Amino acid sequence: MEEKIEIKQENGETRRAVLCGVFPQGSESYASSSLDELEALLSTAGGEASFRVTQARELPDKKTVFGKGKIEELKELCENEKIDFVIFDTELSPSQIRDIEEALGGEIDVIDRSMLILDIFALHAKTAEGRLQVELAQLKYTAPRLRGKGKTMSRLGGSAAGSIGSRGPGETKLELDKRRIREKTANLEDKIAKLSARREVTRNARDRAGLKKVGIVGYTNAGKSTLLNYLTSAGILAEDKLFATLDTTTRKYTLPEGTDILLTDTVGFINKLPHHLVDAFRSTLDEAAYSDVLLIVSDVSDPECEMKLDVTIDTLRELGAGEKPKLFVFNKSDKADHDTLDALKRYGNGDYQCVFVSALTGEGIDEMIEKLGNLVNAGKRRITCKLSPSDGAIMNLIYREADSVTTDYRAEEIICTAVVDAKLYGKLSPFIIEE
Ligand SMILES: Nc1nc2c(ncn2[C@@H]2O[C@H](COP(=O)(O)OP(=O)(O)OP(=O)(O)O)[C@@H](O)[C@H]2O)c(=O)[nH]1
Ligand SMILES: [Mg+2]
Repeated sequence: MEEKIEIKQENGETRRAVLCGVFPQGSESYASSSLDELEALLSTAGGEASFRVTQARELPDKKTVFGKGKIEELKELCENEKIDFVIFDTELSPSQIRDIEEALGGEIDVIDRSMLILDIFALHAKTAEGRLQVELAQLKYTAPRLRGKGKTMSRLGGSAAGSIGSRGPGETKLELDKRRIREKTANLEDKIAKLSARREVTRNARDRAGLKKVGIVGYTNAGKSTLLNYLTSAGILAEDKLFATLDTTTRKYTLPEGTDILLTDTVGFINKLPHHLVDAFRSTLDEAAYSDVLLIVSDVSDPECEMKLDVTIDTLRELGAGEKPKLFVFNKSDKADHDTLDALKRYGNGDYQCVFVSALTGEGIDEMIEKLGNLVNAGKRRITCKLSPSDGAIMNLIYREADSVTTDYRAEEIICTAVVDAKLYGKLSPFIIEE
């Protein structure tokens, strides 16, 4: 019964996979880039794809996704080429998985893009919260797709990183019955809620500190972590893999004119991000929604840059962060061609600004910081107040919430200049003598 679905076998040999996709007629280039991404996901998970099978049709077949002829073709390929498993780019229902497995003769394992992404998340999640979130998503998504199959699904088992079983819900847990899955789910949700409440407390403490929060967001592999590392030496793992970062990291950064801000590196977005993952990772993804300003990072050396930027903008909208002040940061400009750079300039023509940078060489970063400073300080103004020595509480308020404070203690009064936002401006208006 113990059958492991591994990408790497114990002898180090890679199991052979076929990437499968169904796309509407006329969307060949989208199809091939979507499968390229699926291949990159597989390689991040430690696997290699041997073949691709695609079919042009308006809608996937209800039962087997591919039509009859195509599924036969896939079966033949799997037999001739000793294929171990197939990965569908589309999300598969539990019954589709069963039907495809059956159509392929029962020996080939069938997974989908979401399951692969979940595997990667399981491998990369480091914090307690991240791991619980993955476990929850796996229980909700993978468990119903595996129950009753009588086999385990530690697809990454045996690879250097260890098996999903030991980090995710585990084989036995995946075999739990419905009731126990429900209990386990509730338990995980409870634990996650507690951790996210703690995150809320940290967030509130930061709010009280009055620092502006800048979220570094964007498609996976755009260079978000590299950018934060460049600015703050945060030492976050940045690599040419999808979903290298699953935990948020926040660092303080001082803008040239003296304002302190908080920069947060976040989980990358991807096309067709599984919904259970969005739900489970809500509190992490919500980091964007809690930001005051967004740095939207894109990889301009990627031919699919604009499509990925669209996905990013849509995802931000879904998270309720669509209307935030934002700066488009076009990264990796060191390896992009001039035509692409020119085409992207139009993003700076509308309500928002854009800047071309390289987080690797530092090119353009000064300009980015200047533009970011303008966004962070938008609506702020420099004022001069006259206070009496008994206005200690007001003085404290200014020190706590204003920037660039100077004070001049005279015999009967204190003259104080500061840069304030609209809220503080309102509170201080009785004392303002000059602006
Ligand atoms: N040439 C070039 N490479 C870059 C630049 N910025 C980042 N990279 C590379 O791009 C890859 C991905 O960078 P990361 O910083 O890990 O990207 P990320 O957006 O944090 O990715 P995830 O955390 O996986 O979502 C790494 O190999 C970086 O070295 C750049 O400006 N130029
Ligand atoms: Mg990262």
